[in-house]
Amino acid sequence: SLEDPLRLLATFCSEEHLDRLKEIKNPRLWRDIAEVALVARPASIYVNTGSDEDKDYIRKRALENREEYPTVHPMHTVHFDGPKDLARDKGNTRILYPGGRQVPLINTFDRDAGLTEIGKLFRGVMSGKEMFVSFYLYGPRYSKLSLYGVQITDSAYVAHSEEILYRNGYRDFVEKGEELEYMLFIHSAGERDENGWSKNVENRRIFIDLEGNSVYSVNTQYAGNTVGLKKLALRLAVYKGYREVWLAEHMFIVGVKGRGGRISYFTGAYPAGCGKTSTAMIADTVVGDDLAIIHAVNGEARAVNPEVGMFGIIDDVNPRDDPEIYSILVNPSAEVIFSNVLLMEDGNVWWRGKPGEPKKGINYAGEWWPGKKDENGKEILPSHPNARFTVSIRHLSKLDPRIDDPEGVPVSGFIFGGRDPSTLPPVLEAFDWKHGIVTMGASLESERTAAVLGQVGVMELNPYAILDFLPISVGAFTALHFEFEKKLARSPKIFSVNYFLREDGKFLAEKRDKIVWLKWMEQRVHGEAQAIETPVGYIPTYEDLREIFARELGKEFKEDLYEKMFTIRVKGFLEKIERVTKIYSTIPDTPREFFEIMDKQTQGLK
Ligand code: SPV
Ligand code: MN
Repeated sequence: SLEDPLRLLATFCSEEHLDRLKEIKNPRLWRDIAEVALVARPASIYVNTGSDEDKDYIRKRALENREEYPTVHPMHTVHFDGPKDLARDKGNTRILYPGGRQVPLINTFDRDAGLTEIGKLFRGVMSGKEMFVSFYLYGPRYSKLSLYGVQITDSAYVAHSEEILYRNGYRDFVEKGEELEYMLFIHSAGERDENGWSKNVENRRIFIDLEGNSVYSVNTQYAGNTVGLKKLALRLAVYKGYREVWLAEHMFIVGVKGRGGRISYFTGAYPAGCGKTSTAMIADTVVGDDLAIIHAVNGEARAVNPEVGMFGIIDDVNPRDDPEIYSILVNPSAEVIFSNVLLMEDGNVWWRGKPGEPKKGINYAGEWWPGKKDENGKEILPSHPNARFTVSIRHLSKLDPRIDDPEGVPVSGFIFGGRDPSTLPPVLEAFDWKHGIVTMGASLESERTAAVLGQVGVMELNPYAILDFLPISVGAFTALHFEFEKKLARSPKIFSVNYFLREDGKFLAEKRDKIVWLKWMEQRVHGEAQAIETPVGYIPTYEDLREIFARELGKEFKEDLYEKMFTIRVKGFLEKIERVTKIYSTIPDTPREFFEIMDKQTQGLK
């Protein structure tokens, strides 16, 4: 019974693994694990301490289970999610609220009904399988900003991914014992078919239980649905931050070098496909590429990266545009899990952008050879557009030396970036924190691309680029940012960037121009660059940009291009305010100041 969880666990664990659990003197943890075992009925439990031996074992099991396939390089493996499990499942990802409280724009579900459904789906789901229990830090060791997570899963691939992406925290759990508060992630891939794919994807569920600080995920393998410490933890962290007034953000953290070699740190939120990773890679140092936990420490905003790895899109990663990532992916001594790429007969992998032609092999839809079509007559791509790589961030040559600093890095600026063909200039600085939060963060929109069904070119609201991961109303999340500022003696500057402004269908900026906007922001933070005040914020002067273009890129920046880029497109801005305000007016907890700031901007533009 659960009264004596260790006795119950003894029926699932070897003596050695039971001892590993006993080392962590935390009865609540024992009960949590015992409860999962009691319902899911695994054949055995493996307690992962993060030792080299455990890591090797998990990799080996992933290969034996056919959750991963070997390649010509022993440190490189390939994982396939299956044709129906290639991305996050928004519809089946739900935030559990008592009574199923409705929250605008958020997919909620009744907590009791959700937990009952999960109980049924987990009943006996691990029978015949090995259950892995792992412990992770969500941030640097010995940091007040860090959280802790326990992952329970029957997928060696999920455990393997987490060993690459997060800091193993077994010894922290042992040190902290009973006092440790942790997030709990419970996952099962469910029954798997002869290809290794989750058989019951139609019954895939990802339920976030805020009250229990837990997430349940079943009948899926795609990392965004399963790897607890990634986007599942983000929801729990946002909620905790909301109650304690700190920020969990869907943001990179990078360092930009300025005068005298100083480094200034920026965090940046961009929806998928808007240049987030590429901006992180061209910055001078990288702390993180996806997530940030930001606290006010002695009046200063300080950020840590909860991760130590990258789960990045591999599509179109090529030696010319992405030399840094590319060189890591072809380095045989770097441990890499490739997912949903093509694994060719000769044991090499291929993805779009990798030099050479794709040859016969297997991919996310089974056997593949050139010209293969699906049942609708559509050609099956050799490598999926959402194919990814999982790799340690420690391989980056620009890794910031403060990645493990328990104090985090001081944040000088927040950047919000979207894909906007017609209105936003390449860079814009907010008048102040609240102006930036309202008109840039809360108002972040992005053009719909071919990756999502529907009309291409429509602007979609994705506040703070975090909408998919918000457990609370975006009105409340905006109010949280206002509260957070009260704890700061000096708030970070806020900027918006847009790499996608077009004229006659042609992009006005080049890919490599990103560094120019970053360097301008860095100078602004230190009061070294001029700015022109407009009704929507500050824009750079031509002279400053010309100098930065020449210094950074050896490029002549023409004045007529400057004018095209930085013309304030009044009509576009007014339409944007109208679109966004219309949505927020349906969100009851939007702070009153939101509307005041939007009104003021409208008056200014008019
Ligand atoms: C994203 O989609 O923002 C990702 C990948 O970083 S996922 O883990 O699927 O969320
Ligand atoms: Mn992300």
